[in-house]
Amino acid sequence: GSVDFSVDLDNCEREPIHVLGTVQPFGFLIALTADWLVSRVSANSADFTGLSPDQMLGQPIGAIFRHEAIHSLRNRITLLRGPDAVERIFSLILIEGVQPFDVAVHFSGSLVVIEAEPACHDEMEASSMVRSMVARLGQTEGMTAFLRDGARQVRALTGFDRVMVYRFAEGGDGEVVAEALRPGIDSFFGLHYPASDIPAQARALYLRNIFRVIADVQAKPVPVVPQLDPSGAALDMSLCLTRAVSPIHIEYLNNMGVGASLSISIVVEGRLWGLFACHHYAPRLPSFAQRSAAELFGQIFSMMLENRERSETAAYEGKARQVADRLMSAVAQDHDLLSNARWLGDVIFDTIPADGVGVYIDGQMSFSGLTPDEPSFAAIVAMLNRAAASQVFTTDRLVGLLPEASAYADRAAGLLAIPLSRRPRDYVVLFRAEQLRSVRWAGNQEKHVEYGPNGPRLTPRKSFEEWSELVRGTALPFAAAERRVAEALRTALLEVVLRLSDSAHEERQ
Ligand code: BLA
Repeated sequence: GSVDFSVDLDNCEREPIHVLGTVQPFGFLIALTADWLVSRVSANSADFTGLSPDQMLGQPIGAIFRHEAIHSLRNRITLLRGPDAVERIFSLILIEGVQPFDVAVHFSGSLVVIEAEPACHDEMEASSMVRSMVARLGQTEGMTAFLRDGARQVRALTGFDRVMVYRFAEGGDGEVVAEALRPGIDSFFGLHYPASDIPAQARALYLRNIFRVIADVQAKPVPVVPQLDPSGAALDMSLCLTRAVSPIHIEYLNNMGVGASLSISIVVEGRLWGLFACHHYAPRLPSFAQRSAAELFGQIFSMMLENRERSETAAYEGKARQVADRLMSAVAQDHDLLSNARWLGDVIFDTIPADGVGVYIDGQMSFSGLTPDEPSFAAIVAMLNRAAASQVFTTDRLVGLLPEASAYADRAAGLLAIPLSRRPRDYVVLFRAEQLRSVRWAGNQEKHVEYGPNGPRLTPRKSFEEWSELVRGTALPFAAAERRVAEALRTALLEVVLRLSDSAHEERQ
């Protein structure tokens, strides 16, 4: 291609995947200037229209397409709203005597981009399917069932062998949190992958364009001609439906033995929450209408998920308030409870899950669950006294602060500390063990493949190993909501502690 960029495993986040200049062979592309002259055509145009790029380039589109087709396209273009809008027209006869096409049209800069593929005539079926999919989803109870049902529905609509719900964590790494499978294939459920498997520019693109299909991983991408316009610019294909994808990602899919891939962005609160990631073990292209339906389903699913997350957060915060009240009134009645680690764990773990708890009051320590031993806890408290302000303190990587903590990462790799007093400080500390403990690998998924030029790195198994390396010595981070709850507990406990010291003061007088 004319885009001078060589990719390898160390610079993939710089690969300009939106200007690679190729389409997949299942459709063709024409780009028009503002005055409707053909300025670019994919090299496969003759396969669909009988007209080669040479016969089209520089021509007014009115000399190629039927008058009625141009009228429909112009109408749709006036409907385009917002910078990232794409309009679709089903079963449009573009050229007299040539089969009808399913067509997508959008703006790329000042160019009108038209993509077309042979029409399928199944729009009604696909749209009624979305209606029943959404109705079923609305009936699921609980997040786990909701996500699993979403995966099942996408599988029913697209017919892909494997449909995963892949959820991003804060740093961009991800986990397969739900899955629907053709019977007889191995599960990826529960697997984690590093952020680099879906590099930052791809995640940014997937926020703008929420649907993509790679219909045939083996298919040779078709160049758009000319690659560069007279000013030297490549065609920005960010919103194209036929965009051919990064060769690095193709190698990854090949190494996994995947024949077709489809993914739909899940966008919640304006952020890329995750993807429906789908694999098929042979080439597969759902119809244009099925793909539109899947995209629509993705949008509705995202909104429903956003609603569910909001009500889960509200329920969680309500529960957290109850825990704070319970803690405050129980400790006010029985002061000794404050130094009873086991009791504290019982009360708190439900809202802030952790593997163990340690309490440090006036030099006295108490422990429950997985925790460091007394000398290590004393060292942690000394570190907290140096580091922490009078607020809740969290780390998911204690070894970064205390190198000797690597000795007990299997029990306490991360912590959340609630200071109970000002100075010298007393603390309730929740510990989380190294997260690898809780993660499993689902067996060797790539037994009979020849690896591509970058070797086995581009496989889920190696990705998982890479992720494992990255998270070694780290715990599952304490989420923002959990820190807020801990802050509420701190305030509640501080109030009791102050009351206690006031009354001790009065007794002494
Ligand atoms: C894209 N990588 C993707 C996509 C997924 C994954 C889902 C979206 C494109 C698609 O729909 O196929 C990753 N797929 C996964 C993961 C699983 C899966 C984690 O099924 C787990 C089961 N990829 C790498 C590495 C690099 C890389 C090491 O693994 C770079 C060094 C690059 N992945 C890469 C690029 C894209 C991508 C560049 C964008 C493809 C495009 O849209 O052009």
